[in-house]
Amino acid sequence: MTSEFMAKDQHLLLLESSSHFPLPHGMTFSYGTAGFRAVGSKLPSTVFRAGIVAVLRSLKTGSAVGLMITASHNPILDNGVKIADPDGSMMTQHWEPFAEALANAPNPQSLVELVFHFTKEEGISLGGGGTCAEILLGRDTRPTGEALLEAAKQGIKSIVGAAALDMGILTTPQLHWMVMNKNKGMKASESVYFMQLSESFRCLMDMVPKGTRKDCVDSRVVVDGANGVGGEKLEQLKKLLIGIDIQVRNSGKQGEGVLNEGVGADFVQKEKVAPSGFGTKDVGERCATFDGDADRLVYFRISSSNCNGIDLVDGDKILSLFALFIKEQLHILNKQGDEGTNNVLVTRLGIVQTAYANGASTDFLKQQGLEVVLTPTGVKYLHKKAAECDVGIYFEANGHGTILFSEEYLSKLQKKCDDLACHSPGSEHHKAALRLLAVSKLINQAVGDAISGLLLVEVVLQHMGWSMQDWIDLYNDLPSRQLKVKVADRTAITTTHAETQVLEPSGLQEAIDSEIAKYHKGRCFVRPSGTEDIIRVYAEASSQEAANALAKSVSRHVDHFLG
Ligand code: NG1
Ligand code: ZN
Repeated sequence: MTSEFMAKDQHLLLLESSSHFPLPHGMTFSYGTAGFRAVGSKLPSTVFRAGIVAVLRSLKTGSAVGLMITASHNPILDNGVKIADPDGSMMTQHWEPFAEALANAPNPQSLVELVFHFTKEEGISLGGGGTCAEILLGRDTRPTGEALLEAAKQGIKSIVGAAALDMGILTTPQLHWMVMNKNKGMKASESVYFMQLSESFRCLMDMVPKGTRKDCVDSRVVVDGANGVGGEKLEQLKKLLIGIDIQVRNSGKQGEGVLNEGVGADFVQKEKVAPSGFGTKDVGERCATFDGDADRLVYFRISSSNCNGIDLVDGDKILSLFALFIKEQLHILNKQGDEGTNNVLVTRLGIVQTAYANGASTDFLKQQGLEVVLTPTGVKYLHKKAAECDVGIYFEANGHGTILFSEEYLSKLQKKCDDLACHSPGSEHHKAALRLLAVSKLINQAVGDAISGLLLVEVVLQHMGWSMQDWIDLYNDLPSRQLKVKVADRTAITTTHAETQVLEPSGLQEAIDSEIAKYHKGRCFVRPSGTEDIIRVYAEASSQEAANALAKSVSRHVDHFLG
C-alpha cells in the first residue's frame, strides 16, 4: 500500500465514522479544569472525538494513554471525558486547544481537516504504517457510561492501527494508575492495584510503633461512597485488608440512593453537612467521604451538639497529617546514630496548595518549617509543581491530592534501605526507609486517589496514636465563605500570583484590597471558574460574619465592574 493510498483510506474512514456522531445543535464544548463535561446524552460526539485525540496522543508519545468517562461529582445525568497522558497525569495542556477545536468541529469535513492539519504540525504519521496506538478505557457507574464508551471505541477505531483496551468500570485514579503502570512495563490490572494497596498498607501497619496510644485509636471508619464507583471498589478491597474495620455506606447498590445526590465529598465539603445515610447514630465516629469517581477524599465527624452539623476535616488537614508523617520519617532516616549509615539522604520536601487552602493550614505548615508553594486551581498545576520535588505533597481543600516521589529519589531511597538492611536491620532508620517506600506504593503516584488516601490516613493515625479529635486539633480553620457571581463574560477577569491578584479589569484589585483592609485576618480573591460559567469569590476572616460580609462586598464589586 502506498502512503498516499493509506492517507486516502484514513480520510474516508474518518469521514464515514464521524458522520455517525454529529455535533449536537447549539452546543459548544470546552476542555475545562477536568476535561469535557455536559449532560451525558449530549456527549457522544465529544467522546467519539476525544477517542481520536487519545489515539493521536498515543501515536505522538509512542506510549499507551487513557480515556476516562466520568463527570466526577456532577449530577447523575451529566457525564464527561478526560484523557490521561502516558505517565498517568492529565493530558498535557498544550493539546487542549486542539481537543477543544475537534470537539466543536461543525461537520465531518472540517473534523478531518483539523485532524490532518494537526497531525502534520505535530509530525504524527497516520495510516497505521507500523506504529500502533493503545488506549486504555475506563468509565464510572453513570447510566450514560456504556453508550459513551461505545462512542469512544468508534472514535479510536476511526484511526487506522489503533487499539482500545476496555478496562471496565473503574475509579478515575485506577485508570490513571493503570496507564502509568502499563507504560512502566508493569502489570496494569485491577487485581494488581488491589494487591499493591493491601500489601503496602499491611507493611505500614506492621511498623506502627508499639506502645503508642494506638490501642485507643479506633480501627473503625465509616465511608460514604457517594453512590458511585468508589464504594463498590472499597467493598472489594476491604476483604484483603487486615487491622482496619471499614464500613461502606452509599455504595451505589441498587436502591441505596442516587449518585452524588445529598452524598459525596463535594456535597459534604461545600455544604458542611452530613451525607444522607449518616445521623445521630454516628456521633463521634470517624467518617470519610469520596466523590462519584473516587478521586476526592474528605473526613468528617458528626458533632454531638447538632446532628446535622459536622466537624469537617478537609484536604488541607489530610495534607497536614501526611506532611507531619513524612517529615518525621525523613527526620528519623537522617538522624545521626550508631545504628544508621551516616550518609544523609538530602530530600527536598515540598508542599503544594492553591489559594483556596485555608490560611490557618498554610500558617501551620510554615510553622512546621515546611516549604509551601501556591499554584492556580486545578490538579494539573499542583501535580506539576509537586513533581519538581524529591517528595511533593499536594492537596486541594476539596480533597483531591496525593504524595509524589521522584523516580530518582526513590532509587536513592531504595539503595539506602538496602544498605540499612545489611548494616542495621530492624533499626529505626531502616524502618523509616521501609515506611517511606511503602507510602510510595500505597499512595497513587499518578493522581489523587480517595481509596489509597483513605488507607494512608488510617495507618498514619494509628502510627501517631491520634484520635479524630487530635487530628482536628492540629489547627483551627479560619472562617471562610465562597460565593458565585454570574457575569456576562467571565473571561473579562484575568489574574496573576496563583490567582490571588486581579490584573483585569483595572481598578478591581484596588477595590478588593480596600475591602480586605476592613477585616481582621481578612483575605479575599476572585477568579473565573474553569468548570462553570461564573466568577468565584473566596473570603476568609477571623469570624464567620466577617468572612460572609467580606465575600458579599467583594461580590458586589465584581458585579459592578463586570455586570
Ligand atoms: P473551578 O470550577 O475551576 O473552580 C473546580 C474546583 C477545583 C477542581 C475542579 C475540577 C474549587 C474551588 N474548584 O474548579 O478545585 O477540583 O473543579 O473538578 O473547588
Ligand atoms: Zn472526582
